[in-house]
Amino acid sequence: AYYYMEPSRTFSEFLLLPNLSTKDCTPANVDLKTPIVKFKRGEEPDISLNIPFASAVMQSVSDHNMAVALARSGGIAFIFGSQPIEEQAAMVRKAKSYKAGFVVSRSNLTPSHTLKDVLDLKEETGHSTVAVTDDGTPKGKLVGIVTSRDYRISRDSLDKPVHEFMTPFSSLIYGNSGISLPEANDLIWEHKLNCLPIVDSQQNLDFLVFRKDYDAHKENPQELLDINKSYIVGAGINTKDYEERVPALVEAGVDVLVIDSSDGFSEWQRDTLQYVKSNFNVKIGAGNIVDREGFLYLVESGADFIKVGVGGGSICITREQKGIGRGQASALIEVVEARNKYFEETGIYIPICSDGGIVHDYHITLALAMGADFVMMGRYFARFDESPTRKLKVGNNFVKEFWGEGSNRARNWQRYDTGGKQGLVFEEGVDSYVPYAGGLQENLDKTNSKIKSTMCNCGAKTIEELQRKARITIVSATSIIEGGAHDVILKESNLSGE
Ligand code: MZP
Repeated sequence: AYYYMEPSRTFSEFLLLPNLSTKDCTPANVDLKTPIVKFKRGEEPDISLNIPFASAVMQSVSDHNMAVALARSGGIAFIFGSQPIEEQAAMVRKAKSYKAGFVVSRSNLTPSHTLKDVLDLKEETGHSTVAVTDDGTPKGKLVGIVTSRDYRISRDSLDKPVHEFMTPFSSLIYGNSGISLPEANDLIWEHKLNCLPIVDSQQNLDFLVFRKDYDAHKENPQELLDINKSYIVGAGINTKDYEERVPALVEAGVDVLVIDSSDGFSEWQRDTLQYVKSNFNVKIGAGNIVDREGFLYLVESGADFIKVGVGGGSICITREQKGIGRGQASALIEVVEARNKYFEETGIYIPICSDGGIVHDYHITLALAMGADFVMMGRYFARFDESPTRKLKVGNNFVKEFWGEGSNRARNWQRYDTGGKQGLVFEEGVDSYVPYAGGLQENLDKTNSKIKSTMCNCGAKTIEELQRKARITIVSATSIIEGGAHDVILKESNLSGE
């Protein structure tokens, strides 16, 4: 046997050292844009994300709702593959039918309509956001919008009037303001509005353009009127039924695939990559691997990005069951080194996704600093309203259900298949609860603020700069204790929540 004499390490064993923070290095100037598919030196990647987050390929995490919510925030969800092909393709189709950044508001909805009316309309039109006017006509005054994250669906809330779920637009420019788009842009900045309405030639309110999207088209605001962008949607596949699954997903409009496996260093993955690359023009990531050899094997087989991590997932018991895996930080450090060398030698940059084992928000920053281009998370996203599982009350706390793909509940045997009997012989994952944490956007905002703030401490305004400049130290067990509140008597208010 070959021995690695260095222990394999986890994120909690590292800290970042501050660098000089320059005055222009403020959170507002930090850009979290990141590539997710390979590209040549000097060129732009075909797909990049505005925030470095992907949600896990899991039944309890990534369905079409998560795909839309996360894509709207700038990340990507990989819709779970442990379901019949047609059902997965239908989820992709649904997520792709949502349009980014605007709504069609000929809804005839007034604040007294019920939430069910809104849901029916959203289903019918495929739009993620519905506008409400004061008299139910498109020419009426716009009084609010209802978006997926404004309401919490329960059986009881369906009959409630929609005004209880609306975001009011008291300060919005109403209806046909008769102003040009550039003038409207000035107004929304001046009055700190979130969006502006656009009216068509019949004076009907047509679109709401959110400021984020408007910014992207500042130079040529007229572009906003023919624009019709759908969200970037990912999906997981396996190495068994890819000849049937991939065509269905591509037909449904998927942007990027990932081969989902607990051990991706296999000839099964090579065959899958080669099949997809020779038959389709769709991006595909592969993994999971934990070392240089696994990285090179999958890259040479055609992967567009590589996923790193074996056994570190919060619900994963692979290491206990089979004694296989590697501390997530050590795995990432070695694979990043191989990636950087590959880039130097070939001029081809392969993005790396660090998958599993993120417990604290600072682990994300560490993963990025160590060279990951984005992280994949299960537990993190499972806690939110947008994940597909039930919210329950256990004791005095609200929780959401969260189960591993290798648990008896998911029975995703393809993910753990090593070519033997087709079926799950023993479990590699658990069925669990995670604390309920509210809506995705509010939590992502907080996490992003922490990442940006740390990046400023490190003097980095982009992820690439962070990777170049980061100085990382191993921490001793005693200095970990020093890092928390210590030697004080905590007041009760400190004991709840993070
Ligand atoms: P985490 O973010 O919850 O720590 O980890 C999520 C990752 O755990 C997934 O992206 C996947 O790679 C892995 N996973 C999913 N199911 C299992 C299992 O049942 C698992 N063992 O390890």
